[in-house]
Amino acid sequence: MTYSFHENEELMMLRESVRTFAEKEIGPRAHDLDEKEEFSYDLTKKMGELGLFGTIVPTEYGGQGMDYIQYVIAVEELARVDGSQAATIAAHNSLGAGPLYYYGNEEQKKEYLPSLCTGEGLWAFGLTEPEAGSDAQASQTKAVYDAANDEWVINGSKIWITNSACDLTKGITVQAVTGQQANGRAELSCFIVPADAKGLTRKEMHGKMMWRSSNTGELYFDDVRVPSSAFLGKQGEGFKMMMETLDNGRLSIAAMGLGLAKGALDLTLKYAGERKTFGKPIAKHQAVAFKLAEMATRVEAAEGLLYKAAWLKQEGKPFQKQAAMAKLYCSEVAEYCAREGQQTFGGYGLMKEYPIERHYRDAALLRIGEGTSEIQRLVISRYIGC
Ligand code: COS
Repeated sequence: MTYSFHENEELMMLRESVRTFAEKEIGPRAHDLDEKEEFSYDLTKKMGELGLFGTIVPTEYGGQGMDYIQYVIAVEELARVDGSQAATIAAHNSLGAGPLYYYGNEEQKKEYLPSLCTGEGLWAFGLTEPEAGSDAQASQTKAVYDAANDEWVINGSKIWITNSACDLTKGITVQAVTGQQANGRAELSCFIVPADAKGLTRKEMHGKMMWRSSNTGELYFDDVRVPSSAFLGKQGEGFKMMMETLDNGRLSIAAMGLGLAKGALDLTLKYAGERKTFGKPIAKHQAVAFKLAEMATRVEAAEGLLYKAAWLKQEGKPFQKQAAMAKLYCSEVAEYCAREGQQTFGGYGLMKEYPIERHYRDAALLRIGEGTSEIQRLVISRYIGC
């Protein structure tokens, strides 16, 4: 008798506080930041003050000690208004602080986590490379052991790394080849690399069509030296840690999809109630009413799938299949709602001053980032025994 779709008072208050913040503080700035392709340091600071950093990190390390449902609610409410700010939070918490908390030793957790739970520092996830995207085991970045100094020397590059190239970036978890496994495949390990490491160049990437005010970087490692104590987890367990991190990350990307879909639906409902053609609001024309009905139905289905996956995660039950399904489905619903919303807005939906246009662009990332829709289908197909 524990089945519940009920959002209790504590969850409703969290939703309300993030929604109010997103509408009042982010909403009025989102268009301008998007237009200038500018990362906002002051919004990041304010999101830190609101408690959106270190969400799932326990309070003993300075975190907020939230569970996954709370975290998903927070990301969803940000994404309802602006994908870029939601991306900063989702990437930092799931991919940045997450692996440090789950795999770091006590010393590493105490050293790195507190400053990542306030909004004063960001941590990035260095997995993707120019030649290793969907095939994440194909890393070319190498770390070679220098026994004389008990150091590892990293050479290579990473691309499209969120939160990696701004002044708040404190460090990056970097997957690198450290040898060869008995089966002939690369042995992959993860290193903690400080943002100011000698030989590391961090370059901000520009010209994105979406998430334009989130920070995206390209990283170049040129004989970057880290001590042996910089291993995150054990040598050779890097790929497994990266994959588990992505399992968790799918929940927050799904939350971004659901939030964006809800935002697009809200905007479209409002517009369709005000805009008149043929003597009545367009929402009263069946062609538009059916669009809205379809959007609302898909949003409801996406919500059910995502919150089930988040509940499984926080109950400690297998959740990976549902997380991949939620990521896949929520991103498709986001794109559907943004497109149908834009269609309903007609010519206005093509204008940048209308937020539906930004939602339309932001939605595209969701079916590509943190594992494409094709990769989600691959993962799901493996879980169902294909
Ligand atoms: N959790 C734990 N371990 C996992 C895992 C997971 N989710 N997925 C794979 N592994 C383990 C496997 O069990 C296997 O371990 P053994 O070598 O001990 O048997 C190992 O990792 C290799 O697994 P597999 O052979 O299945 O890996 P593939 O090369 O076939 O790749 C996919 C698997 C495609 C799922 C992976 O490459 C992937 O997720 N790609 C997308 C990457 C991505 O999302 N990039 C975007 C990053 S933006 S932040």
